[in-house]
This record gives sequence, structure tokens and C-alpha cells, in this order.
Amino acid sequence: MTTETRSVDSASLQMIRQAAKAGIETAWDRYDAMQPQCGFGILGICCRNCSMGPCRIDPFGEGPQAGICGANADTIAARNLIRMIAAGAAAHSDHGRDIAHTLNLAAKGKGRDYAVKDSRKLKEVATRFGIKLDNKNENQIAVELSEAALREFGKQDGTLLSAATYAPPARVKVWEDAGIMPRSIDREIVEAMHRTHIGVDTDYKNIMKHAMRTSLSDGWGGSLIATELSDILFQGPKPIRFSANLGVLEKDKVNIIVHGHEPTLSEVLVAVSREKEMVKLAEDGNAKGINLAGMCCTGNEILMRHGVPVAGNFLQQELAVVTGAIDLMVVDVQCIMPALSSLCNCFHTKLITTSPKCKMEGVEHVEFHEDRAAEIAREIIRKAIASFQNRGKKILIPDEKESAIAGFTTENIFEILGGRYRSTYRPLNNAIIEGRLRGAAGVVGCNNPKIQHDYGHITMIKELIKNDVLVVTTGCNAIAAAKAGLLRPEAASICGAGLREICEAVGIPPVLHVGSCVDNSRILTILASVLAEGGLGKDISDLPIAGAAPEWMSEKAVSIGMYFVASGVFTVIATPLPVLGSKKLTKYLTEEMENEIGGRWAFESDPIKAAYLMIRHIDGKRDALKLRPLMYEQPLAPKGQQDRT
Ligand code: BF8
Ligand code: SF4
Repeated sequence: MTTETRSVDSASLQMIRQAAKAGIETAWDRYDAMQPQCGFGILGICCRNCSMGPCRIDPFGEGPQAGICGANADTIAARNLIRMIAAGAAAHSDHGRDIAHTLNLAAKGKGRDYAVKDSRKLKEVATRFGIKLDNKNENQIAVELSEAALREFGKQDGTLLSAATYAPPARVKVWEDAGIMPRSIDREIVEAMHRTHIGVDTDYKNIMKHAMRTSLSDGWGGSLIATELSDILFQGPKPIRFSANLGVLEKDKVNIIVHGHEPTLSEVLVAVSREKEMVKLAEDGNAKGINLAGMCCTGNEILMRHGVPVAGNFLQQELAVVTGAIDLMVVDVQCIMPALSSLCNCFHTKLITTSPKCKMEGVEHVEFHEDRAAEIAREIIRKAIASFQNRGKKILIPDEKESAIAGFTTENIFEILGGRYRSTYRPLNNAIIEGRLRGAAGVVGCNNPKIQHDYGHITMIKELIKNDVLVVTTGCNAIAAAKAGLLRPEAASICGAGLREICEAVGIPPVLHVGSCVDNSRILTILASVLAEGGLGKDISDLPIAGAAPEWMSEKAVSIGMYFVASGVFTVIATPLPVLGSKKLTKYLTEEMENEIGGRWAFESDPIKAAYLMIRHIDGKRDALKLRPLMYEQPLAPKGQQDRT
């Protein structure tokens, strides 16, 4: 890949060039240096689960076809995949656990910088968790709810409450019949590790059954708890404007980047950075103020609730530092490149880790404690102001920043579509039934240097909205869409006529930003609400919808993909799962699963072809539901691009 083809985002390209000129290495350079990547790893057929190995299967059928213990390609690939899912589910769910813990402290008066902010949602969620409201006050309810949520992680009997009460009944039945109803969150993750120890589960289909159960404990469990309880603690988002891209950095202000995933510290940082004394301190240090900007999903969390600008997505974390304008970058957990520590040493940028789970050698650690949140946030901001004094003269901030709207949720989509007094999904369902809308797609996930940065995201979304498919987005896809102007109501102008009419009538963008990656649980609950409204079948697998991750890279993305598939959603990803070394497992995931569970995976690297796989699937579901023909003539798929790959 040449420097110029690394991204479609001109701000990123400018910084990529700048890095190259200064001899600074980025993920793209390390990717090039890594070529050729290990074929066994790509195919998923290497194993180092015990010390008789490492073992690898010869994909050409000439060399070994079994590891030393006798495990074949199917077993090895399935075990590797479920371990990815276990790690992804663990990351999301541990985040959910921390939020439940914070809510518990707040309700008990031990986390003085936190309090219940959304009492309506508190009551709704508590009711779902089977808590009687009676005459209890908010804090009593919040204590009971947080304790009930925490029990979901480690309980030894029964099945996940949240899966049973949030998912459509028909879907719960599918899980029960298949024996994959998740029991408790930690248990499924532990069992995934147990089953993949040498000499336990070797049946790839049986391993995949548990892989589904583990991922469901993430989507309908840990992630859902993270989303629901964050809304209670920090307020359910409302539609809000923000700006996106490196141009949000300000030359004369103290620039602080909050990067990672958890909202707990960043929420308090947002508030503290606006305190008069802090702003005055910055001004005394010759800055024109404090400019807090997000990166990755911590960025998504605070833009959803406060409209804080976001500087970029996953592959822009190094590029932000290359501007020379970041005075301090504070990180919590997940998707934080280890490369940042040496990169920040080349600049004045101060890097600070805050989670005991995520330290970096040689990097200053300011440990976060919920009971001293504001105090710690002030300490971090003081460090940023001090770091501003060391800023060099060479600063290059790209001009690009795009305005966008975020803050859509399962609850407020009701209000936006149905009016304040009769909140309902009826208009959305009717739009699909009448053929004004073809269907909906969840397009989510990361960046990956294997794919031109943001190209997959933007190309796929444009093709979908052109074909009257409403898009909901989270994570790094949402940031890519924001930078490309797709999160503005004006983006209706590039939609099909039906979707355009809806966007114009309601004043929404055709791409709805519903949050960070744990907030993919919002997409699940939106689907459940659509079904409950009626007229579009009984199960998620009946709906004219599809999912995609056009630039995925993380293990969390695999868990997300698997819980969507296990919830009945056809899900297309660009880079194939590392399973191609097992023909049987590949066939199971991309074909046979659909008969058993109602959803399946597809691998397609061309985002246009992938979009048409989704559109064709949506059309198939429309036919099965006997919905009316589409109201407007649609742009046709380019010839030869509809073939299944
Ligand atoms: O949780 S989309 S690169 S930042 S893993 Fe990471 Fe992927 Fe971005 Fe958010 Ni999600
Ligand atoms: Fe090899 Fe089996 Fe050990 Fe894996 S578990 S390293 S395949 S002997």
C-alpha cells in the first residue's frame, strides 16, 4: 500500500505524510514490515494450547493433518475462534461490571461524583430485572438493580435475566431449543476456556454452540448491562451535535485526548474541564482554554451525552499525536495501541494510563478510583496544562472537521418517529411494510490497516442508503461516517427516494449513531422493539435487516458478530474469520448455521459487493414476509456484483 492509499480521509492522509516525512513509524508501516503474514494464523490452523506443540495443520493436505494430540483443523480453528470470542465478551462484560459497580457505589453514597441521572430509565431497567419498585427511593432501587446486575456475572443457577426479558420470546425459544441460552456471563467465558484446554471439546459444532452462548452473554448480558446502567448513571443520550476529525484540535488551547472505552472517568473529566478554576489555570498558563476531545469509544460515550468533539477513530490515534498539538492523552482500556508510549516520547505529549488493568511500561500511571473521581480528573487536567508549556513550535493540525448528529437510542427513536405523546415504532414498521424503506442495517466496527482506512465503512454505507436501507452505526464506523458527513440530515440527498422522504419528514440523518461498541446492545433492543410493534414477523431472523463490520480487527468485533448471528442476523465482515483452514467450520458458519439458528456469517472484502449481499438478503426477507413491493424504483446493483462469494 502506498502512503497515499492508506486512507480515504484527507486529514489522516496529511498526518500520514507528515509522519513519513519525520521518519515516524505508524501502524501502516508496521503492517508493511509484517508481510507476509503467517498463513497458518490467517487460516486459523495453528495451535499452542499445550506444550507438546506448537502444532500446525498443512492446508495443502500433504503434511500433518493433526496436532500431536490428534486435534484436526476443524477442532483447532473452532477452538481458536471461541477463544477470540471469549476475549471479546470478557472485554465488553468487564466494562459492564465496572459500570454496575460504579452505580452501586453511587447509590450507596460512596461515589460522591456520581449519581443516578436518569430515573425514568432506572425504573424501566429495574422492572426488567424483576425489582419491585413499591415506595422505594431512587437510591434503594439503584442498589438493588446494581446488585442484580452484578449477580448476572457469577450466578450459578438459572439463565441470564436480561437475555430472557429483553430478547423477543421467539428468539429465546430458539436459544432454549438449541441449548444455548446463556447462563451467567463469567461462566460462559470460563467454560469457553475450559472447553479449549487440551483434550476437552473437539467437536467443532459443539464448540460453536458454546461460542454462540458466550457471545450472547456479551450482547444480551455484559454489553447490555454496560449500556443500560451507563444511561442511568450518566443520562440516556438525546440527539446532539458534535464535530469529528483531527480538525477539532485547537492550536491555542490545551488539547486533551480521552481514549479507550469506559465513560466513568471521561464523564468526570468533561465536567471538570469546564470548571472555572481549571479554565483559569489554563489561561494563566497562556492557553486560550481547555479543549477536550475523544478518540475511539470513550470518545463515542462522551459525544453521545455531551457533544464533546471526537478527534478520530482507531487508526487515527497515532496520527493525533503526530499533529504535535496533543498536550495529554489519557487512556483507560481497550484498543489503545502499545505504540503510543514510544510515539509520545517523540513529542511533548504526556501519556497517562488510569486503569489497573491497563498499564504501559515507562508510562505515568494515575490510578482511577471512583470515590475520588473529580480529584483525579483535576490532577490529570493540571498535568495537561503543565504539558502545554512544553509544546514545540512545530504543530500541524489538519483543517478537516465535519459536523454531525449523534445520540440516538432505543428509547428516543420511539419519540422521534412517533411524536412525544404517542411514542411508538409504528411509523418505522409501516415505512418498511409499505415499501418506503427497504430495511435496516447495522454497520459497525473497527479500522484495520488491511483495508484502506474508512473506505470500507463509507463505501458500504453510501451503497446501502442509496438503496433505501436505513443504517444504524456504532464504534469506529460511526466516527468514519461522522467525518464523511453521513451523520447530517443533509446526507438525505444521497439516499434513495424512500429513505430521503423519511429523513426529510422527521429531520434525522439516514445513518443513526447509537453509540460505542458496547452500545451495539442498543441495536439488539431496537430490533426487539420493532418486533414488539408488530407486522414484521415474530423473530429477529424474520426482519428485513442485516449487519456488517467492513473494517473489523478486534476480538470484541468477533463476539459482536457472533451474537448478531446467534440472534438471527445475516452478518457480513470484510476480512474473513481465521477459520478458512477448516472447510467444515467455514461451511458451518457461512451456510449451515442459518438453518439451526436463523443467522449466518459472510466474508466479503469488497464493500460494494458486501452491501449487495445485505440488500439481497433484505429483499429475501421482504419476500418471505410478503411485504409490498418497494415504493420507488431502486438503483440497481452493478452487474456481476451480486454474486455470493
Ligand atoms: O469498541 S470499533 S477499534 S474502538 S473494537 Fe476498538 Fe473496534 Fe474501534 Fe471501540 Ni469497537
Ligand atoms: Fe498441539 Fe494438541 Fe497441544 Fe494444540 S493441544 S499444541 S494441537 S498437541
